[in-house]
Amino acid sequence: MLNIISLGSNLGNRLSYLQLAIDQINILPSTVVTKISSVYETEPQQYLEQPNFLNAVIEVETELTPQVFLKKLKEIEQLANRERIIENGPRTLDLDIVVSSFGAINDSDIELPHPRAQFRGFVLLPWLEIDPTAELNSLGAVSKLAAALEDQGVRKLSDLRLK
Ligand code: PH2
Ligand code: MG
Ligand code: MG
Repeated sequence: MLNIISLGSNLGNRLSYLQLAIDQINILPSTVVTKISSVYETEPQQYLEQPNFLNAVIEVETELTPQVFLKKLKEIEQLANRERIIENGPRTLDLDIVVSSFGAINDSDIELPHPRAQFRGFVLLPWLEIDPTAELNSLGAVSKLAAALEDQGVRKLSDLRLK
């Protein structure tokens, strides 16, 4: 299954946490990172009194089910010493499944597509970079959704790279 994952960090060595996530995902069983966007510096959304984020989007091919894959992503967040103190607040590492080729899911523990992805420039712009023809399920073309957003302070950092 193909998955689009949003990576975010706004505490500590932000770039190292994003790279740690990619390295850890690549060593999961039957899983490989197939595309990596540029790194973006982004102004905080929702909870505004916190530092800027680094965000990126990756494409991951995996044979894990979305439920098992999400559990593994949560374990990687723990490896990055993630603490959950404030909802939508500062974090060393946040890994969200944006969409999966598995399709839509509406469980108590997992909702796909990610319910807020369509409003988030820090998800849509890096995603568009790795897949200009991406579709957000029934919501349509990511390019159209991104064009409809106001300026959210999402800047591509050309001097930083993930691998
Ligand atoms: N994540 C949030 C809340 N706000 N803002 C930015 N810019 N980037 C994020 O990754 C982010 C956020 C909750 O997960
Ligand atoms: Mg999130
Ligand atoms: Mg999350």
